[in-house]
Amino acid sequence: MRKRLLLTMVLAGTAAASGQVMPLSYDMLNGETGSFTYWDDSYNGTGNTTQSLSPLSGGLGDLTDGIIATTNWDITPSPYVGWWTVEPAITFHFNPGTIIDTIVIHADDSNGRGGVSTPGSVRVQAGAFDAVYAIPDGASGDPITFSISDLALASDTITLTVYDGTHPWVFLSEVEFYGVPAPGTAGLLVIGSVLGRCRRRWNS
Ligand SMILES: [Ca+2]
Ligand SMILES: [Ca+2]
Ligand SMILES: [Ca+2]
Repeated sequence: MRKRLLLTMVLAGTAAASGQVMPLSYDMLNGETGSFTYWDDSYNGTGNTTQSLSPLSGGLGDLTDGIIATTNWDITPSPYVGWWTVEPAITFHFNPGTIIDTIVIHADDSNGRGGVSTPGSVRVQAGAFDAVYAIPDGASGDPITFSISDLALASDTITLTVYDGTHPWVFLSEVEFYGVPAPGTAGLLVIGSVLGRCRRRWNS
């Protein structure tokens, strides 16, 4: 009885809060190899994660695992996915009703060492939205973080195409999205968390 009352209150009071939004999955061509392998090692969808340029789809992996490289590709290769014969187009899928306001891209720079530089630009396509953003390349050769904000994208797919900078390799270690999750999914998360708390209390 108490449980039902509590659930009703939660359902009535659910308001989606802004924060990090996880994609359901992303699709792209797997990374390539050079001195090391720059594949999407943790990708859990279909495709061959140990074959360069294998089409990957329906999963999540290195680009969304929360691991952000803080050192260059030749020091810590595995967190990166790297491409040099293609400029990667990555399609992220979200629950319908998701609003994405900010996209944060974590990439390597290296100032050209091994052919790796800051990507030159990124194209963002979501429904009718289509824009290209130049990525600044500062004097430092450390990995970079590039943010695009105030987007208000209401589309269940967002495609990022990452273009070469001054050198042919593009290295990414993470892509983050911030915004408002689809109302249903936010409600489920809240209900799950409340039920978990109730269970712990009733079991104690
Ligand atoms: Ca990562
Ligand atoms: Ca990797
Ligand atoms: Ca630089």
